Parts: sequence; structure tokens; C-alpha cells
Amino acid sequence: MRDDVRADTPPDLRSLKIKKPKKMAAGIPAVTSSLKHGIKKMGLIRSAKTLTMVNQQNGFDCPGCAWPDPQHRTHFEFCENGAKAVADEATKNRVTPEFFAKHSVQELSEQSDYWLNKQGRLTHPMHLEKGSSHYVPITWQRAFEIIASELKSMNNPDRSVFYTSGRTSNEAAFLYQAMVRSIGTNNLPDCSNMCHESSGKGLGPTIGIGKGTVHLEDFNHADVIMVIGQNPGTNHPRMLTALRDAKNKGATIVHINPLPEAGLERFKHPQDYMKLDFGTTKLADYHLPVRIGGDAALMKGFIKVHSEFGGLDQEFIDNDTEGFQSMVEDANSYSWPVLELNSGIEKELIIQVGKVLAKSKATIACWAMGLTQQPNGVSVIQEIVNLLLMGGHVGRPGAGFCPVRGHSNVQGDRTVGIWEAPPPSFIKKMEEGLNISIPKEHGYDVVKAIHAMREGDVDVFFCMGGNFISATPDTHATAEGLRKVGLTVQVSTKLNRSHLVTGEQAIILPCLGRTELDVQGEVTQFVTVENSMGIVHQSRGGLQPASKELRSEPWIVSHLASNLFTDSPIKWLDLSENYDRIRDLMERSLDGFDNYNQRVRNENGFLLPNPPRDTRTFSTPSGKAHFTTHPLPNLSIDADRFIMMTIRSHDQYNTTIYDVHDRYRGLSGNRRIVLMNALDMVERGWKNRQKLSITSHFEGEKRHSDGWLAVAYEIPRKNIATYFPEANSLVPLNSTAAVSNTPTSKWIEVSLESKLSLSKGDEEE
Ligand SMILES: Nc1nc2c(c(=O)[nH]1)N[C@H]1C(S)=C(S)[C@@H](COP(=O)(O)OP(=O)(O)OC[C@H]3O[C@@H](n4cnc5c(=O)[nH]c(N)nc54)[C@H](O)[C@@H]3O)O[C@H]1N2
Ligand SMILES: Nc1nc2c(c(=O)[nH]1)N[C@H]1C(S)=C(S)[C@@H](COP(=O)(O)OP(=O)(O)OC[C@H]3O[C@@H](n4cnc5c(=O)[nH]c(N)nc54)[C@H](O)[C@@H]3O)O[C@H]1N2
Ligand SMILES: [Mo]
Repeated sequence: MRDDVRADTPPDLRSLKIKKPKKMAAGIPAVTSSLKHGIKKMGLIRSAKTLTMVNQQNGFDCPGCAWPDPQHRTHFEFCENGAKAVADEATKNRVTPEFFAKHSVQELSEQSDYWLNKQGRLTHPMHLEKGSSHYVPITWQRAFEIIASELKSMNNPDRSVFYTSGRTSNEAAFLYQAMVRSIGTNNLPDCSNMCHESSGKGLGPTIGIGKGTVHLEDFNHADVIMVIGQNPGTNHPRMLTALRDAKNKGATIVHINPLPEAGLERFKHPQDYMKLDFGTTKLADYHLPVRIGGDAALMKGFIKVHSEFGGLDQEFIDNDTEGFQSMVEDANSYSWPVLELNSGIEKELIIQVGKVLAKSKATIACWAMGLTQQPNGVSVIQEIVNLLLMGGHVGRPGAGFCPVRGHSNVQGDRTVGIWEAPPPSFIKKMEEGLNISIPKEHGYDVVKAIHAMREGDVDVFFCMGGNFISATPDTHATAEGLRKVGLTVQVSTKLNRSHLVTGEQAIILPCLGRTELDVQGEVTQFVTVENSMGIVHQSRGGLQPASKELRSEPWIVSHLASNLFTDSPIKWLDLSENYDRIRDLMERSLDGFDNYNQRVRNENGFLLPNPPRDTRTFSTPSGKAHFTTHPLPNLSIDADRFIMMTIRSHDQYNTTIYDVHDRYRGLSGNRRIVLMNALDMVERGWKNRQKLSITSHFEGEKRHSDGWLAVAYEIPRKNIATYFPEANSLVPLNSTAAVSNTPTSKWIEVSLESKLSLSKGDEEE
């Protein structure tokens, strides 16, 4: 097999530096790090100009994450990692046609993801012709003609697949799904399938909406905040400010995570230094180091404690819910030794924290990938629902569900139609608004799309952003699938591996990023996004585009569509000339978007309706919230094997590697590392930097990867952690969560094999 699907940094095994993990997040080092990244990539003046536009009313929404902005904003509404995301897009480096003339696709594919991203912004539409070794420039019109002709020559619309990553604005995503549905398919997989799909699937049937139910303000009224399977110090740094404020108002914070994770230990807001306040806040009152996959047992333990020590909101349970009795009986049927074994947490600690939860008048549960990417991702989230419903913690101030979204508009994309399995009510309204007919059959999600490609069932694969080959599981299997596609198209800002592992022919369409001015018909346009808490607001870029040849995503979709359809009720080109027209069409085609253009011009945008939060009503068939009963997951593995989770370092944005460091965990210089418990290492006679190979095991299949180094770390025994995307080749394609079909990137059964040790010349402090 050609080795062009490596998603890794060069395995320079000697440069790994290991320090003690940090206890404190943010603070001065974070400020220095944001400035360093900014200035290195953008230059001093451009950095200052760009960073002061982040998350401001007239500025752009930070592409870093979906955490909401406070109502009253300061000039400092970005964090270290937001600054890195911005700097990465606003970089001065360029990937030009000359660059592509100089480097063949084969040559580029031998470079690391870190190197590819560092080359800068894509400047021109490019075409990789069938059988050729180099990309060559192509005009926009010619690119649209090729894509349209491939799409028109399919004998079935379901032979095309349209992926979306979560940075795409509401306007672009809406037009895109309108085009895809006009073609006649629901094949709209998106990054959400690998991300919070389990949250939507867990919450929808139980509380009647697949989204969270809290406002940012609720954090100021919470008694207890649970942070489960999430590393906010790295991935949602602005959340730490909300936690600090909650803490100062007396909230108790419970951190449930196999790893200690710096941000939850101590936090220092960078702005406090300007106020000459050098104190730090201890955030988490309790850290429960569950074993990977142990959360369901822990929740059942908490439920037992509630039924024993009180903490039930009986009136709410009686009037607004169903299924309580059987759920509690089930939880009580598990003995403490079973729950201790499955969670990895001692009974005494479960009871102690369980009592704090039982006493709470208002509890918020936050969670992210530590839960959603488990085989039982959906049911474990429903156990959280069980726990909170017992105490009536929904639809009251300071209480509710808070799945913390990843990509800055992943929630909005789903709201406006990026959904392979839309419900009939959604299709009906969309059909009326767009005046088209839409197929009712569900389309492919990410994993099904990969299977379809492997079967040779896909002619055209179109990606609106993202980096499909590196983000998906089973890198080699996905690559095999992609190579069987006729035409692959990537709408992108930066060079990545998905431009190099392609179908028979490939096209790159370079687009404007969030930070850049978007002028259509001589008028500067803005787009809108929805944050993790259901607020829809504006985002307006301000920088000069990286190249004159860049086009906006709405422009790209409408021009492709106008090449595709001769007779469409949708006036594609009119729409992209003025985004207000897109919003008017969205108002007619979607629920909850009344007076869209007017309301989104309000200072802080507007809130989408959320019945559990707004009126404590539940749009389930019975009109009640549902307790659900699930067996404990089977966590047993073969002796001498480990469970591996794949996580993010502090210096990456998903598949974009900013640098080879993981500052809070004290690691730098190498990303091919295996965090493991020191006792597990001692037992095998291994030391730090022991060379390892990893083999994953699933349903009799094996996947193998070499060139890893062991690092002793505070992690439960028999659990290990590696980085995403380096370890993706080990994630079995068929290992997915029940119901949501999300790849189990946090639950991979592996065996480790030692290689000849190498230890000279390494540094340790
Ligand atoms: N700087 C930066 N910001 C980002 C991103 C980024 O890559 N870089 N990515 C964005 C995206 S798309 C997303 S989805 C989010 C991701 O945000 P997170 O979900 O915080 O990201 P992960 O690194 O995947 O970390 C998941 C956490 O789950 C824990 N965990 C793993 N298994 C279990 C388990 O079984 N139980 C429990 N309780 N915990 C477990 C891990 O130890 C880790 O702390 O961040 C978004 N923001
Ligand atoms: N093993 C493992 N795999 C995982 C995960 C994990 O935790 N472990 N996490 C999963 C999760 S939560 C997610 S969300 C996915 C992420 O999957 P994706 O969203 O597909 O991946 P990203 O790395 O975020 O995509 C980065 C690329 O997006 C492009 N881009 C950036 N900004 C823009 C823009 O404004 N417009 C356009 N058109 N393109 C842009 C750039 O070219 C960049 O190279 O990965 C998943 N994969
Ligand atoms: Mo995500």
C-alpha cells in the first residue's frame, strides 16, 4: 500500500521532552503563547487588529469553538487557543499554483499534517486531472462545469455524497443542503456524526430536543456543575471563565475524567493580570478519575444515592415524566462492588459526591467527547438525563443539560439542514419554503459514506470544509474508499491530507475564512452562526482576503447550483448577491427563524426556541420527559490488553496541528506517544520512551501501527491515551456507538508490544 495516508508528525523519536504536567490553565503563559502564535504567523500589527475583532459585535465569531459570548463583552473575548485558530487562518504564508507545480501530490503526501498546514492559505482553484501527478490551476467556471457534468452523468443521485465540517455558516450550510436536496439525495454526512451525534440521539427521545437546555447565565445560578469527559482548559478555554464565576458564587464543581486535565485544577484568567490580581482559583472540588467507559456505572451509583438519601423532585417526577420506577429499580439492582469495579471509583467517594448532587437545588451537567465517542455514548448520556430528571434539574434557573459543542457552527449547520436523517416535519417545511420535493429516505452518515465508497457506490464526493481522511476512523480503509470515487472536491482554506488522498480526479476550491471581508455586489456581507447554547448571531470578517481568487462558501454553492440546474425554483445567483435574501428564504423554510434578518441584527442576536428550557415542556410523543433504563456496558477486555482513548493536545485544532507541544500535560517534541499508568509500565519493565507498537482488536480484525513511545502519566490502570489524528488508523471502521453510529474514538481495545528501547539523548525535567 502507498504510504500516503500517514496522519502523523515525522517519528523523530528522540526529541520527546517530558515535564511535570501543569496544574494551572491560562494565565501569563497562555497570553504569551497567543501572542507568539499571532505574531509569528500574522505579524505584529495584523495580530493586534485581528485579535481585537474576535467575538465583538462588529467582528467575527471565533472559529475556535462554539462556547457562547457573554451579553456584556470585554475587548478580550478570545482565549489562547482561539487566538491560535485565528492566527492560523490569518497567516501570511500562501499555497500558490507555483507551489503545486513544484511539489507532486506524492511528494506532498509524504509530509506531516503539521508541515502541510504550515504552508499557508490556498490561493487558487486547482485541478488534479485523472492519472496526473500534479495539481494545475483551473478557472472557477471550468471547475463548476466539471463538477456539474460529473453530477449530471450519475445514474442515481444517491451516488453523490456531500460532507460538511462545522465551520460553515448558517447561510452557506442552508444553500448547500438546498442544492444537495435539489439533486435528490439526503447524503449529507457531517463532522457531527463523529462528534456530538450521541448527544442529539440521547437527548431527543428523552427531553424532546437534541440540544442543550442552559444559558450562559445559568452558570451563575448553579449549585453544582458536572464537567464530564471534557478538557475545557484546552478545547473550550472561555468556559473556564464561566466556571470561575460560578465558583465565586458558591457552586461546587465535579470533574469526571480519567485524566486530571489542568484547567479543572487551577485557573487564572489572563485579564486578571491586567488588574494586578495574581491569585488563582481552584476550580474542581472533586475529581473522579473514572476508568474509560466507566461513567454509566458512576451515574447509576449517583442514582442509587439519590433514591437512598433523598434529592427527588417528586412533583416533577409525577407530573412531567415517565419511566421513573423501572429506572430506579434497575439502578438499585446493581451492587456497590459491581459499580465500583465498572466505574473505577470507590463507593465512599461515589456516596460523598452523590450526596452533594442530591442536595443541589440546581445542577448543570456539561459533557463532550469523553462520552459521545463511547460504544454506549447514547445510553450514557441518557443516564445523565436520568440523574438530572430525578431532581427536576431542567427548565429551572441554574440547571440543565450542556453538551459542549466543538466546531464553532456545528450546531447551526444541523439546525439549518445538514442532516442525513431529517425528520418528516423538517422535510415538509423545507419543501414548502424551497418549493422543491425532497426524498424521504435517509442518506449516509460518515461511516456509511465510507462503506459506500469502499463498495464503489460513490461517483462524486464533495466536502464543504474539514479534512475527511484525517478526521475519520480507520485511515487506510477510508483511503481505499476515497480512491474508488470518480471525483473528489474540497472547499478549503488550508492545505490538508484530504487534498492528497483523492478520487480519480480532484478539485480544490479555495474559500474565504471567517476572518475575511466578504463583499458581494459591492456590499459587505455578514453571515450568522449558532453557538452551543442556541443563540444565533452575526459574524463579520474584517481582513483583506488571502487572495483575489477566493470566493465565499455561499457564492461557491450558488454558482455550482446554477451550473447544475437549468430550471430551478431557487434563484441561486440572486441569493448569493445579498445574504439577506438567503435569510429570507431560511425564514420561510425553517422553524424558529421568524423575522430572521431583523432579529439577527440585535446586539446579541436571538435565541432559538427550546421548549424544555423555556417552558419546561417536552416534545416527546407523550409530552413527558422520559427516564430510560440501560444495562451497564460490557467493559471486559482480554487480559494484557488496554483500552485506548484518542484525544487532543493543547496545540492542535482537530486535524490541524499548530505545533508539536502539549503544554498542560508537560509534553513536547513528539506526538506519537502513549500515556500510560506507571504501574502498568513497571509491571512490564518499561521506562519512559519505551518504543512501542500498537495493535487494535475488533471482532477478530487487527490493525497495527508502529513508532510510538511510552510516557508514564496519571491515568487509570489498563487505560492509555494517544493523540488524534495520529492514532486514527487504529480505530476500526465498524466500531461505532449504538444508535448514533459515532466512531468509538475513545474506546479502542489494543495490545502493546515493546520494541528495542531507545533512550539516549532525551531530555527530562
Ligand atoms: N484548541 C482546540 N479547541 C477545540 C478543538 C481542538 O481540537 N483544539 N476541537 C473542537 C471540537 S470539534 C470538539 S468536539 C471539542 C472537543 O473537546 P473535548 O471533548 O474536550 O476533546 P478531547 O480531547 O477529545 O477530550 C475529551 C476528554 O474526554 C476524556 N475522556 C476520554 N474517555 C472518557 C471516559 O470514558 N469518561 C470520561 N468521563 N472522560 C473520558 C479525556 O481524558 C479528555 O479529557 O473541542 C473543540 N475545541
Ligand atoms: N480518533 C479521533 N478522531 C476524531 C475525533 C477524536 O476525538 N478522535 N474527533 C472527531 C470530531 S469531534 C470532529 S468534529 C472531527 C473533525 O473533522 P473535520 O471538521 O473534518 O476536521 P478539521 O480538522 O476541523 O478540518 C480542518 C480543515 O478545514 C478547513 N477549513 C478551516 N476553516 C474553514 C472554512 O472556514 N471553510 C472551509 N470550507 N474550510 C475550512 C481547512 O482546510 C482545514 O484543513 O474529527 C473527528 N475525528
Ligand atoms: Mo467535534
